[in-house]
Amino acid sequence: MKLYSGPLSMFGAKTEIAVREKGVAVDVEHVPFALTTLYEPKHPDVARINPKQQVPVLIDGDLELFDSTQIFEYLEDLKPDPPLWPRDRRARARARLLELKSDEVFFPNVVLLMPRQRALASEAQAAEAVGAIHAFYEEMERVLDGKEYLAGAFSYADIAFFMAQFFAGFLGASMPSTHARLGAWRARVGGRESVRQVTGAMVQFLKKHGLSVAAR
Ligand SMILES: N[C@@H](CCC(=O)N[C@@H](CS)C(=O)NCC(=O)O)C(=O)O
Repeated sequence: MKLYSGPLSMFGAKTEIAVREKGVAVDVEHVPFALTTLYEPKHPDVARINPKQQVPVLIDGDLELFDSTQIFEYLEDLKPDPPLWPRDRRARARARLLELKSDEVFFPNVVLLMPRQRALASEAQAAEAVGAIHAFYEEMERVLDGKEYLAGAFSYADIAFFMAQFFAGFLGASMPSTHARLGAWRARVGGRESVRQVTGAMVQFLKKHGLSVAAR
């Protein structure tokens, strides 16, 4: 299998962590990416396979997939053990919703803090994004009441939110230390070998470009 990701891709990192957790043999290739030109020019395979021209893209023989959540679903079907969605139907539905909320409710606010988007946004829009990020942290602190991971056992929901909050952290909107459950969760998830490898490589990439980030 081949996985196209990027050196600073939040969605790509989700899938890189998932393949490591699943123990699936995958050749990971980072497409060209620079802080100035971002993903231009697009990698030809990514441009051909994904009409949105985005990473991650997974190729397994004649199966060509894109979108990190679609890739999660395929990995789960391909290798059910260890499970990364809860087995219970209702718990699984809740976990899927948490993963979606991380990508589509929380992360868009983080994207607004990225240099290009921030330069185009007003102070009010940036403040609104930071407010929404903190409201989400509070919600996840409540979700973690009585749990070690967001959906009970470690799941794709944890992978998604760990990566999203990692980006929020180095863009200046990290979770406050007053959220004790979230802090413990972050240490628990961040300590996993899969997560250490993927975020470690990102930290190195940022350092190489003169940007510092505390490894979280
Ligand atoms: N919903 C997609 C989002 C993918 C996405 O936004 N990928 C970014 C990198 S993190 C990308 O390739 N951006 C390049 C572009 O949009 O031109 C997923 O879950 O995979």
